[in-house]
Amino acid sequence: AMSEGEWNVVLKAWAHVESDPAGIGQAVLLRLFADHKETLSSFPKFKNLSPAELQSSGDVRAHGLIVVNKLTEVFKKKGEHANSLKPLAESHSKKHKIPIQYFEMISDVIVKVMAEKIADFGADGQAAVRKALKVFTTDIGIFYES
Ligand code: HKL
Ligand code: NA
Repeated sequence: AMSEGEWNVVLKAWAHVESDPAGIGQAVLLRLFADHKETLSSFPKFKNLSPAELQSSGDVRAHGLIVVNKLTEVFKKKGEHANSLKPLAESHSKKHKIPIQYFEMISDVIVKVMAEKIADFGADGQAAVRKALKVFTTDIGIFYES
C-alpha cells in the first residue's frame, strides 16, 4: 500500500500531466504502439493505421485523453479506487480481452513519457508514480481473476 505522503508526491507530479492531458495521453499511446507493437491489435479502430496515420489520428489523441482522465480520477482516490477499477477491469478483461501484462507495459511507458515531458520529475516522483501504477495494475489484476 501507499502512504498519504507517497500519494501526495504522485499527485504533485501528475499535476503536470493534468496540464496537458491530451498531449501526454497521445504520446503514451503512440509510444506504447511503437515499443510494444502487439498492443496495437487490441484496438480495432487503430490496428490498420500506419505509424504516420497513428501520429495524426484525432481518435488516438481523444482516446489518450480519456485514459489520462481516468487515471487522474483513480489517483485522486489515493488507493480507495475499487469502485473505479472494477468496471475498468471487467471491460478490459472480458470485452477488450487485454492481457494484464499490457497494463505493465503501459505503466512503464507512462513513466518514460512523463520523464521526457516533465522538467522536475525526479527520482522520488518517478518512484512514487511507478508504485502507484503498480498498485493500480495489481488491483485491476484482482478483478481480472474474480
Ligand atoms: N485503459 C484505460 C486506462 C487502460 C492505463 C490504464 C488504462 C485508465 N487499455 O475499446 C476500448 C479499449 C479501451 C477502452 C475502450 C481498448 C481496446 C483498450 N482500452 C485497450 C487498453 C490496453 C491494451 C493496449 C491497455 C493497456 C489499456 C489500459 C481506460 Fe483501455 N480504456 C478504454 C480506458 C477507458 C478510457 C476506456 C473504456 C472505459 C470503460 O471501460 O469503462 C468501464
Ligand atoms: Na474499458
